[in-house]
Amino acid sequence: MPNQNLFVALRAAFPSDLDSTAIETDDGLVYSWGDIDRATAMMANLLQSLDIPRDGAVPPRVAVQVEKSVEAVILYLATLRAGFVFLPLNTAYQSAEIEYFVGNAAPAVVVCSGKNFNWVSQIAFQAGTRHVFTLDDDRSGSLLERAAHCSDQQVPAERKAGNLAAILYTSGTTGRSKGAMLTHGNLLSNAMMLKDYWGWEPGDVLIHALPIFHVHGLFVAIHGALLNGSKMLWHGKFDPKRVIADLPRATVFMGVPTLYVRMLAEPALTQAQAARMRLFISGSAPLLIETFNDWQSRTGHTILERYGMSETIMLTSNPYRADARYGNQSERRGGTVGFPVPGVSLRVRGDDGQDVPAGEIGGIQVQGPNVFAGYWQMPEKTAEEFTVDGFFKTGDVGKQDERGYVTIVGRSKDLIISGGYNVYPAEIEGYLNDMPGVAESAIIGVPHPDFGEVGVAVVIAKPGAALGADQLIADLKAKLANFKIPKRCFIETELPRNTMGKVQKNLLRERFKDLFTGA
Ligand code: MLC
Ligand code: AMP
Repeated sequence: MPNQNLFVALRAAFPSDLDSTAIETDDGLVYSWGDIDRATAMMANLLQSLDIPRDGAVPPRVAVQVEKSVEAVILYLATLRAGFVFLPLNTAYQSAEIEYFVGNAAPAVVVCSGKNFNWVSQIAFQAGTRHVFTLDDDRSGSLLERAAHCSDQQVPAERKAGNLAAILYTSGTTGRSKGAMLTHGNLLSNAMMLKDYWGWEPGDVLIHALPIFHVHGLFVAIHGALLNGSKMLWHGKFDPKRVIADLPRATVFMGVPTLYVRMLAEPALTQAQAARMRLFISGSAPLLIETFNDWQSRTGHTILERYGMSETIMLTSNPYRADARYGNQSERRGGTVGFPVPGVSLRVRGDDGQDVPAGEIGGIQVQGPNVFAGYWQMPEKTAEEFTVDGFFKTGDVGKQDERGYVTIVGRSKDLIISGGYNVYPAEIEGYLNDMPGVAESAIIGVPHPDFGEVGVAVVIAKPGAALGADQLIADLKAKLANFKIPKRCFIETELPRNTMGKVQKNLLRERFKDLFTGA
């Protein structure tokens, strides 16, 4: 059987002219396809040369918390190439968060920014990690220094489709974060399907402006470009002006809705500026119909909205061109996430466990070659999230109309999606409830013009305790990733509860719904 390592498929799609440009960065650097090939070989050789005790059948994990850079992509590809497992971590995570991930995944290798080396290495060494390297976004750090001594020739490790390629931490309904295990086969099948479904063509150029520690920027965007042998215009950080300036040199852009909202606020966004573009894709959070319509009138382009998750990569998509499976009238419809992508079975089930009729609301369940292999070392949690007949319960609530379009209407999981990042109220409430003087708390998501949705805290003091909202926010900031910090905090005397004693978050959401939108 041929080697099913995802890297092999990505490498096979490199153009024959290895001197042509693969990635051009916004600070003027140019990487050829040959550069990517040699650099990934060197780094894979370094990983394979390390003294790593084997802990069973699972390959070593490489946990990475570094700023966005081309070298970080090279590290991802090298990890695949070496047959190791990639574990990306949001750069906003602080020590308590990193301690949990490193303790849970027991990585053999940790790569962090130079400025974080002291505290990250302490956590890693305590957890038993032997190798901690640094990598910065200016091409410095011990990882590159060490890799520079390795050969630029390497044979990719033999992998089967079912072997683990990456672990993405995501929180479920309750409790601690769970590591979603994605295999080489999950990632490759989804990427190949999207290459076809989104009509990638010769000459396509992708503007890459998303972070590279989540599914959207790491897999959907990077695999898309690599599998098509397409050049990437690499933006270290999203800046609406710079993306708009690059539109005439590109054909494909992917973003979370906040990116579209911020670009619409720029006068430079015009039909002429976007004339060469072929496709704008949005996902990770709901795209407001106003944004969809405004984009259409400003640029002449219809945003293609799609829906996915860490556990499944892409699940549904509006069609690039008419989808023969759903009739030739199928078009990109604002407010919907389109059709189940080829290979994915999707059903909408009611509380009674039965399919609901078309147009009615229920829990979205999915099955397909893209669906993950389970949560890292959590067999019970994995079992809870699958039905007996093997469908994954997404935790998203939606409907599918007669024509096949899926619309997400809410979530059964208590989750806030803020600017495309997931915030789990239970996690923030846990931290607040542990603070001196706090009796209890509730975190709710409310509409926000820039981030779509943001968290708001409602906190109840213990009898006699004096709490300050600003102090609570400052204390949270010291402990948690910045995007998880509630944008406002209210000290109240009690939380609304139903007769069962359950906090009625819906009443709080209703009360605070106009806090940021001023409606
Ligand atoms: C930043 N801040 C946020 C935030 N991002 N607050 C809430 N939600 C967010 N998403 C806060 C910071 O804490 C800071 O607050 C202030 O905003 C400015 O920080 P910043 O770092 O300058 O922000 P900025 O760089 O402008 O970041 C905004 C953003 C970023 C929208 C560019 O959040 C982003 O890149 N989002 C994309 C997330 C993504 O890729 N998701 C894909 C998940 S995959 P303070 O108080 O400190 O000043 C997935 C599956 C799928 O969901 O289907 O794709
Ligand atoms: P994550 O755990 O970060 O992978 O987030 C996945 C979640 O993002 C999904 O379960 C959905 O709730 C949400 N999501 C992704 N894409 C969309 C979309 N286009 N519209 C609405 N929600 C989305």
